[in-house]
Parts: sequence; C-alpha cells; structure tokens
Amino acid sequence: MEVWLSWIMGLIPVLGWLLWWWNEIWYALPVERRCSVAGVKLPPGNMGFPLFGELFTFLWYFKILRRPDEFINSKRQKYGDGVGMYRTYLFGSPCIITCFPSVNKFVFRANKAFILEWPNAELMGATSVVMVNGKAHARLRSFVLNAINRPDALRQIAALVQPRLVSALEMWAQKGRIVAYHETKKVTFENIGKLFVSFEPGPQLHEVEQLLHDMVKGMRAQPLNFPGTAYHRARQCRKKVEAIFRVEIEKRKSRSEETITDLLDGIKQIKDEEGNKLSDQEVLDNIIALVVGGYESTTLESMWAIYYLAKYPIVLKKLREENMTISQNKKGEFITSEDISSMKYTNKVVEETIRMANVAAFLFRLATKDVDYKGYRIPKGWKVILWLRYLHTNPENFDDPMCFNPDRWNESVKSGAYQVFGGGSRICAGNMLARIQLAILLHHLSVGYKWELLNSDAGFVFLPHPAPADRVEVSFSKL
Ligand code: HEM
Ligand SMILES: *[C@@H]1O[C@H](CO)[C@@H](O)[C@H](O)[C@H]1NC(C)=O
Ligand SMILES: CC(=O)N[C@H]1CO[C@H](CO)[C@@H](O)[C@@H]1O
Repeated sequence: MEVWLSWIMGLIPVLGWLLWWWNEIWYALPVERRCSVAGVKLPPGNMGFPLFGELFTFLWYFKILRRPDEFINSKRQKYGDGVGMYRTYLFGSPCIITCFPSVNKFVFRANKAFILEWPNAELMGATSVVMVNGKAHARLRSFVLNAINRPDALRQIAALVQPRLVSALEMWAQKGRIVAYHETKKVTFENIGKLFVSFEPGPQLHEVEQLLHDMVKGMRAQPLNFPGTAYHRARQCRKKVEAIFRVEIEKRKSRSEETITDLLDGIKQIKDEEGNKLSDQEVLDNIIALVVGGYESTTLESMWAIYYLAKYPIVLKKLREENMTISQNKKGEFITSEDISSMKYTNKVVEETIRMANVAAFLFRLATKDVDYKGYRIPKGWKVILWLRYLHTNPENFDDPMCFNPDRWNESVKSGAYQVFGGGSRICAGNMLARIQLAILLHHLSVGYKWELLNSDAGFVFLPHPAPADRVEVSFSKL
C-alpha cells in the first residue's frame, strides 16, 4: 500500500511536468531542430496545455477580464517585441500570431504560402469566392467585385437601400426605445433581401433569415453529421436556402430581356474575359457567401455607429452640420453615391467607426510550406492568426486609440496599420459597399433623429464579436 502511494505521489510531479511541457515537446521541439539547421528561430511564445493550448489564457482576457488587447501586450512583456510574431496553440492547431503592420503585410502578400482554409466546404459552398484559392479565386472574385464594388453598382445599391432604411428609422422613433443591435439586424436583412434577390419583407424572407442563421451557427460547430447536431441542422438549412434561391434563378431564365434588378441578376449576367458566365451552382454559392459576409458585419457596424455618436455628441453635431447642407440641397430626396463622396466629415466618421468596431478581430491562414521572415520561421502546417484588432488599438499605430476621433483621419495612417478589411488578394470584397451603407445610415440618423444610451456604463463583450453588453439600448426620437 505504502509503496503504491509513494509511486503515485512520485508520479504526480512527473505528470504535471509532462502536461506543462507536452505541447512544447510535441510541436515546437521538432521544428526548432529544423530551424537551427536553417539558421532561423521559432518565434517566442508558449504552446500551452495539451489539446487546449492557450485557450484558457485567451478566454481569460476576452471573456473574464474583457481586455482582449492585453492578451498580446502580455506576450510583448514576457517575450519582447521581436518582429511581432508569437507561437502558441489555439483552436486546435499550433499557430503563429502576427500583430505588427509589417509582418501582417508580409503574410497577406505571400498568398501562395499562406492560404485560407475553411473547415466545412459544404456549408460555405465549394465554389464560393471564400472557399477557393489561386486562379479559381481570382476568377470568382472578379465576378463578385464587378457586381458589388464598381461605381455604377454602388450607385444602384445606394438608391436601393435607402427607402427601407428611412422607414426603419421612422419606426424606431415610433417605438421610442430600441435595442440598436436587433433593429439594425432587421433592417440590414431586409435590405439584403431586396438588394440580392428582390424579396419583400414577409414570411419567405423571414424563413430565409432563420435558415441562414442556423447555417452560420453550424459553421462554428463541430462537424458531427447526425440528427440533433448544430452541424447537421446547418446542412439541412443550407439545402433549403439553395432550393429557394434556385427557384429564383429558374424564374429569371424565363424572363425575356436581360434586366438587372438585383445582385442575383447582376452576378448571373457578368462575363469573364473569355466571355463565360458563372454556372448556376457558382451563382448560388457566391450569393450565399455574400449574404454571410455582409449580414452580421453590416449589422454590427451600424450598431457601433449609433453607440459612438451617442457617446460623442460633438461628432454628431459636426456630422449634422455637414449633412444638413447636403440635405437642404436635396430637398427631401435620397442621397446618391456622388453626394457621399463629397461628405468629407461623414467619411471620416465611417472610417473611425470601422476602426473601433473591429468586427473582424483576427483572420486565419494555413502555412503550406516553411516560410522565414526576418530570422523567424513560420512552420509548414501551422496556422497563422493575423491579430487585426491589435493593429487598431495599439497606441504605436493610433494616438489615444480608444478615443473616437474622426479628425485623426486628416492625416494618412501608418502603412499597414489599418487592416480592418484584411489585405492582399482577399481584401474584403464588400468594403466599399460596407462604407457606403454606413455613410447613408449616418446621414439619415444625424439629419432626422436624436437618441440617448439607456445604459451608458454598460461594459463590453468581445466574443463572438465586440459589442456593448446591452447591445446598445437607446431612447430614440425625431429631432
Ligand atoms: C464593415 C463591415 C465589414 C468588415 C469589417 C469586413 C471584413 C472582412 C475581412 C477582414 C475580410 C478578409 C477575410 C480574410 O482575408 O480571411 C473580408 C472578406 C470578404 N468580405 Fe467583408 N467585411 C465587411 C463587410 C462586407 C460586406 C457588406 C460584404 C458583402 C456584401 C462582404 C463580403 C466579403 C467577401 C465576399 C469576402 C471574401 C473576399 C475574398 O476571399 O476574396 N464584407 N471581409
Ligand atoms: C481636420 O480637418 C478639419 C477640416 O479640414 C478641421 O476642421 C479640423 O480642425 C482638423 N483636425 C485636426 C485635428 O487637425
Ligand atoms: C462640419 C462640416 O464639414 N461642415 C461643412 C458642411 O458643408 C458646408 C458646405 O458644403 C461646408 O462649408 C462645411 O464646412
């Protein structure tokens, strides 16, 4: 008995030691050997515990302390700055975190070595622009950009989204009290329906919204495909969404002339350099990818705009002045994309909102080969986490970064320090669309309404996306 006990007591420290060092020994040690042959080093850092890696540290900063940027600051303190790269193990894979402008730029540019890899292709759509790499990506991307990023496309979009938005704001004022997140989500989806497939608000649009909601939920879940799992449900939902959109595609085939009334028409009729159009499946996959890319992001940006303007009345006042002038010239008409490009201050508020919202906090890439950067190695098969939010909240890149100050955009930004939309060949395809929608919202809000935060001391949450904890509850009325 005593012998056993002393054996067990003796084993505990050994087990503890193994638990503590396992990931280092398993993942980092073999790579370090390869590195020393090549005369480079693995970036400093800590691989954490088996299976979980640094998940608990991550959650500690993001969920408990709610100071996410301290996650990186603590690494800088512990391991020094180096070139802004740290090794870790997170979300099921050994990773290199990059958090300085120049190394991020390097990763974006080396898009052959660092590819985007989505886990569940059947949910995202195998031929969607976000799923493919290399030549296939460039081809699909040109279709998507043609449909949503060209000046004439943006002009149409600006006209299409305003009626819904204006009537939504009127309804908010009637309610008198709203949760901004819920309301911006509703109007964003109504506009997506209109913009993409000409669906009017009603049971069908509502059904599509529910289906997409469950589909996106499944993208974050474990890919276990049997009845009852979120993933299984997501696959069913995707099939139903596809069926609904397929009916729309068929309807349009029987139409005689080639009219373009929405994005589905637009993307179907674009031809590439060889004169080829997208197949039906490609149209479907990319329309769905655009909805997924645009829905939550636009909702959150709009919510943050409402929040910051309530917090910074001086900004709202200046916005009003600029926009009142525009509005008087327009005599009640909707504003155009040309008006928007002349609204200098409004555009600064747009950039500042997007900078501070940090909707895309980090991006993932997979290293397809060993890559060396300034004496440090990113090993083949590891993930790269581009820690975008740290660029935008680091005082070395932006003075007094937590202050909402649109005037900072008078001067140009330090190169590579503003990567809210990512960078390189995959930079957000909807970035101009997102900006124009936000400018339109700012215009109609500031010209016609006043609002106040009901919980101005509400804290913030950072997962799955940054947001005030109360999702921005405000009292809302006509000016
Ligand atoms: C302010 C709101 C938005 C933010 C912050 C944002 C952010 C981003 C980021 C960071 C990426 C790069 C992903 C990566 O490299 O891994 C991206 C890609 C993309 N975004 Fe956005 N986005 C926004 C709005 C939109 C909207 C409104 C749409 C479309 C309606 C859209 C469609 C896309 C698409 C299709 C891609 C993939 C591009 C490609 O892989 O070539 N985004 N977005
Ligand atoms: C930025 O530019 C605007 C208009 O040109 C000016 O009114 C404002 O004072 C400037 N702000 C700063 C901080 O330079
Ligand atoms: C705050 C602001 O930019 N105000 C501008 C409003 O528009 C007039 C004329 O377009 C400008 O003179 C103001 O500077």
